[in-house]
Amino acid sequence: MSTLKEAMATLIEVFHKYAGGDELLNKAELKVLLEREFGDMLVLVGNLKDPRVADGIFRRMDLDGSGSVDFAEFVTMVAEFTAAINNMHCR
Ligand SMILES: [Ca+2]
Repeated sequence: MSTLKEAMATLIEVFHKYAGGDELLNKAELKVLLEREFGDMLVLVGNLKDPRVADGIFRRMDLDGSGSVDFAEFVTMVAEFTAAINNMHCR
């Protein structure tokens, strides 16, 4: 499998690992995902122990305001983070 396809498969795998059977991330599931997957990048996600920070990230990711984060909303967030990291590396 090409490197990019592997990255895409990983995104799908990670989402389903945290989303559970309903294939949606609720607020608690998203917090666990952020802590485990981005815990060493708190400069990007802020201090998740502050509920206002966690709520803010959830609201920002829940683009359609449905009360949950679907796969498309998840990959949008990952793309934003990836672009931010790329920008930091390019400076
Ligand atoms: Ca949503």
